[in-house]
Order: sequence, then structure tokens, then C-alpha cells
Amino acid sequence: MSSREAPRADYDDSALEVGKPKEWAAGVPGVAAALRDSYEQMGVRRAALTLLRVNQKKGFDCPGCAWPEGERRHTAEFCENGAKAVAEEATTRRVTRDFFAEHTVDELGERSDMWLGQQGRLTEPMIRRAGSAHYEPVSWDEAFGLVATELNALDSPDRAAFYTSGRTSNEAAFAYQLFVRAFGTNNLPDCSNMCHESSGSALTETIGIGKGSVLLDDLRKADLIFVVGQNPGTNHPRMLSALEDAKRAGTRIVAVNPLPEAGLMRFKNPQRPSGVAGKGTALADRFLQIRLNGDLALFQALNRMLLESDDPDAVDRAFLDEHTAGFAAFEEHSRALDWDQVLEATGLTRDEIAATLGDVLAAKSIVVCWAMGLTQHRNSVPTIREVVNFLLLRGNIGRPGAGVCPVRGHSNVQGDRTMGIFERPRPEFLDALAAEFGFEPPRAHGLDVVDTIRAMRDGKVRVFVGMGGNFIRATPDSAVTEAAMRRCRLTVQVSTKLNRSHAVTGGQALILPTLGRTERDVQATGAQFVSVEDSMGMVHASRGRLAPASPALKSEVAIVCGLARATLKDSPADWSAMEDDYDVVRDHISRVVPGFADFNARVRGPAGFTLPHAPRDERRFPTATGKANLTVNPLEVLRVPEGRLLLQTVRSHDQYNTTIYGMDDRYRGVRAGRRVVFVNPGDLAALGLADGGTVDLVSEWEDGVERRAPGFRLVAYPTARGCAAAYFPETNVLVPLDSTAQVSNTPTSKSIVVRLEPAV
Ligand SMILES: Nc1nc2c(c(=O)[nH]1)N[C@H]1C(S)=C(S)[C@@H](COP(=O)(O)OP(=O)(O)OC[C@H]3O[C@@H](n4cnc5c(=O)[nH]c(N)nc54)[C@H](O)[C@@H]3O)O[C@H]1N2
Ligand SMILES: Nc1nc2c(c(=O)[nH]1)N[C@H]1C(S)=C(S)[C@@H](COP(=O)(O)OP(=O)(O)OC[C@H]3O[C@@H](n4cnc5c(=O)[nH]c(N)nc54)[C@H](O)[C@@H]3O)O[C@H]1N2
Ligand SMILES: [Mo]
Repeated sequence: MSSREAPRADYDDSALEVGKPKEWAAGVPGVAAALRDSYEQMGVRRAALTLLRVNQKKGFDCPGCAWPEGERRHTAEFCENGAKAVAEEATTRRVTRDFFAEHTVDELGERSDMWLGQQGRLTEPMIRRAGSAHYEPVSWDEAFGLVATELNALDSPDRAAFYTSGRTSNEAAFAYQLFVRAFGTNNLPDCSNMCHESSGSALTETIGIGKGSVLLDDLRKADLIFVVGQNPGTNHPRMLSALEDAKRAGTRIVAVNPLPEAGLMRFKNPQRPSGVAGKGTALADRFLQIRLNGDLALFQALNRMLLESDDPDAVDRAFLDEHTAGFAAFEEHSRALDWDQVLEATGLTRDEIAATLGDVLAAKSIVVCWAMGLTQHRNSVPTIREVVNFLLLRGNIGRPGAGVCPVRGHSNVQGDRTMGIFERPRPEFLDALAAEFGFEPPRAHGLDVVDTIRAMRDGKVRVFVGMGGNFIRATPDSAVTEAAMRRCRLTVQVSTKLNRSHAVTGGQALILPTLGRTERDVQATGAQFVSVEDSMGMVHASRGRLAPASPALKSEVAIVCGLARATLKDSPADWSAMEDDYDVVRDHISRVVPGFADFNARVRGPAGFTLPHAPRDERRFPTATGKANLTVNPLEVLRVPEGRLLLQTVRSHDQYNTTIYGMDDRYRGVRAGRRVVFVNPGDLAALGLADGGTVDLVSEWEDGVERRAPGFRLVAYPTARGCAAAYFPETNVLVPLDSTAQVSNTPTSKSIVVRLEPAV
């Protein structure tokens, strides 16, 4: 067996240039690049008006990332990549029925992700009828009717799966999960399954809640911040301002990453005069260039050294006694740690780790921030549990300046989970739903992303509905996933923009075009707003101002209500009332979801409100033991066979997940191309390869299937030895469906064993 994904016909990197990686992030070129993009897509006046509204108190929530806004909002509280996300949505380009008449679905399947996204906003519902080569227009009523017919024809509600991406508002997400559960299934896979699921799993088990425990202010108060497995310069640019503030208040920063990412090193703040001309602020005081997947070993080493330290305050005995369980087993396991394994797994020296311990001992309060570099490995859950051990040892949870900070991705991914988008809902959530709506929700766990793909592949899921996102491109094992999607009877995508998930369809397919964040949402009772929850559990309102991209668009809430009315015979809820007035949805939420009492009043306050978090607020840990759990996490070193490298798949500076804005990765020195693979010069030499050469990436996995991504330019790059990096989604073809994290079942997108085969 083999699978392969060649570049699409329109991909052209004949102008590809590779220069030196940058040593600092943001500053004037960042904002200039942002404005250039926005002007091209929106025109100057529309761009200026729209960008002024990003993250303002009466404006809309930036669809870019989930980093919180904070108290002090600058007029330009947006960043380069936020501006690109806004321009992408507020573009004046349109995809019309003529476009679909001109291009067959198969032709669209030949196009690159970038080309598809650049065609503009979707404008009316479209259907691909069975056997037809084209999409054609369809009325909303016919579209809803078709979904209802197909859903009701299934022999079980579990034969359908309902995906959610993380931009969906709280209101739409709540209505959606209600519809799906009233229909009768918990098959609610979401983008979290590929993203921070490992964080949620590890944190729920250890501290009792799957969310971060710090607020913005805690970063400023921290003595030491670890930024682990995260590239904030590209993916959370506004976080750099928070890190800069912290530095000015005297915080030390330790960055842990195989790549010396520009945003970790130095920041030039465009909103400060000195940011324009000066050298900017140095961010990381210490850079630990760790091997991919070495973090479990690193934190175990720090923990062992804390336990063995002569410093009487190295561990916080009082906190451990009062608030934690499992210390004895944890201590015994930690003391048995093998240093040779640590050095092999991390690629660091003992001196580097000892020096880091010095930073730790000098710090009264510590925050650990992390993102995909920790969550997308086989051992991600044990790794994050070990980070929790590390913080608990010194009582670094539940007091100012200290805590866990998983930095979330999509702008409302955390809120969607709070609203019940979860294939394994807590029983208490279902009880509250039952009490509010008077129906018995399904109790059996549903399918996550990987299991949904398996079920579609095996003919067990026959109808797929995607609330946003780009399921086909975001998921692993592209060839397998595409074949699985094609086996469905009906696939439905609720989308703002065209993407490959519209081109790889089931027997029948629907495109249901929806409003974006930036747009006015007017329903029967007047103008509506929605709400979102950021990475730190702050909930606030979001109001779009722009005229909708087309009069035929419906909001996500209206689409869910339309689907529910058409599908459900004895409905437990008044869908028309919810559609007409989102306050009605919020009233339901206030009675079902803890922390949302008086939702309608509080969300109208100027800055919204903060959700309760027991460990952060009261050092209470709602776990099985009633305490914070220290855990024992066996260390297995991931050994890569001779002549192979460990590949991670990352974002370039010019993409938002599967949306490709442009072909540059400015901070890493790449221009006009995406098929590049970053390899340490020492590894290139050892493999007999040279910078500038072309190779196929071939992934090796125990199932013996050959997965190949051909034609990548080798780039000699200062990454850790034995490691390589390339961009997704082009490399998703290399990630085996069955290669997932323990417990969380997240695809191992950051550790794929590959060989580099010189292209012939
Ligand atoms: N502009 C823009 N913003 C975005 C996104 C986007 O695509 N574009 N995506 C959004 C989403 S959904 C998310 S989840 C976030 C993602 O934000 P990030 O997690 O920053 O995104 P990645 O590009 O996956 O970068 C992973 C980082 O972890 C490092 N890393 C990889 N493996 C390891 C490891 O084993 N150990 C350590 N210590 N480091 C490792 C990589 O070198 C890289 O710096 O960004 C969000 N914001
Ligand atoms: N190899 C590899 N794979 C990965 C990752 C990785 O690091 N490596 N990262 C994973 C991560 S962290 C994530 S979060 C997933 C992302 O997975 P997804 O969330 O599924 O993917 P996106 O690319 O963010 O989705 C983009 C599409 O969303 C639609 N859209 C945008 N805004 C809206 C809106 O407001 N409403 C609606 N209905 N639709 C909208 C547009 O049609 C757009 O084409 O990818 C994962 N895949
Ligand atoms: Mo994500």
C-alpha cells in the first residue's frame, strides 16, 4: 500500500528564495505587511474602518487567535496576523453560482489550498447532486430538507458525525450541540481533538479542570515564564506584548523549542515609539534547544533536581501536604530517573538543565505556557501531566503570577468546549441539558476526529456535517481521510470560504454559506451579537459591522435552528425563538452551563466577565481525589532509526491552519514557496545531502504503508539535531491515522519518522 500527495497544478515556487532566519519579530515590517494584505483584499477605506474595530469594546472579536484582549486596548489592538485573518474574511472577492458552473468539483480538487481560499467569500447555498460534476444553487429550505431526510433515514443517529471548528460562537455552538443531542448522538468531533485535547485530558485529571489557570495579569506578576513548544511571533503575536510587559516588570523567560523562533528571541513593539527605531526587547533569557518530544524528560529532570536540592525551599511541602495527592509514588519514580535517557531525549547538556534549575529556584512564581509543540506527540498527555507536577512541587498553581497557560488556537475553541461541543460530555452537563429541555440526551460517548475518520472509512458514519473548518485538510493521513469522506452519502459544510472540504465530497454535498465575525447579524428581533471565550476564560461580546458578503447568507445560529426545525420531529426546544433573538439562547446557556448565571446582563458589561476556575480562584481541585494529583509518567525515549529524522509539521507565517494567505515565512527566511524542509546542517552532512537539493519526504510507520510527499527543497537550518520541520497541510499525507497520542487520541503531527529520498 502507498499514498502520495504531489503539489497541485497551480503551485509555483519557481521564485523560491531562502535567506537567513530573522532574530526578532513584529515591529514596522509586521504592520506594513498586514496593511498591504488588507488593502489588496478590502480596499483602503474598508480596511481602515474594519481594522479599527478589531477587539474594541464595541467591536468584533479578532478571528485570529484566542489570546485575551486585556484591559488596556490600543486603538490598533490587532496584529499583523490578526489583520490577515480579518482581510481574509472581509475580502471583497466573491464566489458565485457562475464560478461553480465554470469549475467542476474535480477541477476544484486539483487546485491548491491557497487558490481555493483566494476566490473569495461564498455567497449562496450550493448543492452537488448525486452523480453531478458540478455544484448548483439550492434554496435554504431544500438544503435543510435534504439534511433532514438523510439524517432521519439513518438506522441510528450514531451514523452521523457533526464536526466543529473553533470560530463558532458560544450561541451557535450551544444550539448546535443541543440539536445534535436532541437528534440522538454525541458524535461531536472538533478541532480541539487535533489541538489542545492533550492539555484538556492532562489538566482535567491533575487539577480538575481542562483550562489554563492564569489571567493576563499573572504573566506580569510571574518571576519566570516558560514558553514551551510555541511560536508566538507568528501564531499569537499579541502575546509578545504581554511578554514584553512582563520583561519590563523583571520577569525572566525560558524558551524551550527545537527551533530558534524569531518571536521568542526579540520583539520590536510597533505600538511603542522605541519599537520602530530601536533594537526592541530581548525576550528569552534562556533558550533550550530541545529535541522534538524531549519535554517529558526535561521536566522530569527538573523535578528530580528539585526533589534532591539542598535548598530548603526547593519544594513547597506545606502546599504539597495540604493540596496534593500521590506524592510518595511520584517521588519514588522521579528519583529513579536515568540521566543518560534525559540527555538522549532532550539533546541538552546537564549544565543547561542545571542552569535552568537555577532560574527555577530563584523564582517565587512560575507560569508555564505551551501550545502545539507539547500537545501533538504520542506522549503528550504524560508530558503535560509532568509540567503540572513541576508547578505543583513549588505550589505554583492558584496564586498570583503562577500557573498553567495552555495557549489556545482558534478564537473560540475554548468556548465551544464550554458550550458542550465534546464527544465525551460530563454527566452533569447532560443532566443540566435534560433538566432545561425535558429530553434524555444520549449518554454513550461519541466519536472524536480520528474515530470519525475510521467510522467513515468503514461505512459506519454516512452523513458528515462540518460547522466551519476544513476537515479534509486539517486531519491526518490525507489519502485515507479523503477516501473516507467520499464514502459518505451526504457531506455538509457550513463555511465562509471555499476550501478542499468542498471538493472532496460524499455522494451528495451541500455548501451552506455563513456570516463571519466582521459582519452585521440581523434577525427578526433586530441586530444580534454573539459571544466568545478567550484562552484565559474571559467571556465577551462580539459585534460585526460590515454588510454581509451576500444577502443570501445565514448566521451559524440561524443555520443550526433551520437544520433542527427540519430534522427533529418532537423538538425539545423553540428553535424559532432562539433564531429570532440570541438572548433566548443565552438564557438557556445561563441555566445549563456553570459560570454563566445572568449571562445576558453580564455579557453586556464593557469588558464581559471571567468564568470561575476553582484551582485559580480558591485552590480547590475538583478531581477524583479532591486534591491536585501528582502523577507517575514513565519515560520512553523516542528513538529514530539510523538515517531517519523526526519531522514536525508547523505553520508558516503566512497561513492560518489550512488557509494559506501567501507563500512567505518571513521570520524563517523563506520567500515564495512552501515545499521546504528545515534540517540541521550536521544532519544534512551525515545524510550526504546538501542545502538546496530536492527530496521526497517518506514517512515510516509500523503499518508498512509508504506515505510520500514529493519534491521538498532542503533548507539548512539551526533546528535541533535529528529533527526536521515542514509546513502542514501539505505534509498531513505523512501522518498515519493510527499514530495518535495516548489518552487524547490527537494525531502526532509533531513527531513523524521520515526518511529523505533524493528526488529523481
Ligand atoms: N497566524 C496564525 N495564528 C494562529 C494559527 C495559524 O495557523 N496562523 N493557528 C491557531 C491555532 S488553531 C493554534 S492551535 C495555534 C498554534 O500555535 P503554535 O503551537 O505556536 O503553532 P505551530 O506552528 O504548530 O508551532 C509549534 C511550535 O512548537 C515547537 N515544537 C514542536 N515540537 C516540539 C517539541 O517536541 N518540544 C518543544 N518544546 N517544542 C516543539 C515548534 O518548533 C514550533 O515553534 O495558533 C493559532 N494562531
Ligand atoms: N499536520 C498538522 N495538522 C494539523 C495541525 C498541525 O499542527 N499539524 N494543527 C491542528 C490544529 S491545532 C487545528 S486547530 C486544526 C484546524 O482545523 P480546522 O479548524 O478544521 O481548519 P481551519 O483551516 O482553521 O478552517 C478554515 C476554514 O474555516 C472556515 N471558516 C472560517 N471562518 C469561519 C466562520 O466564522 N464560520 C464558519 N462556519 N466557517 C468559517 C472557512 O471556510 C475556512 O476555509 O488543524 C489541525 N491539523
Ligand atoms: Mo489549533
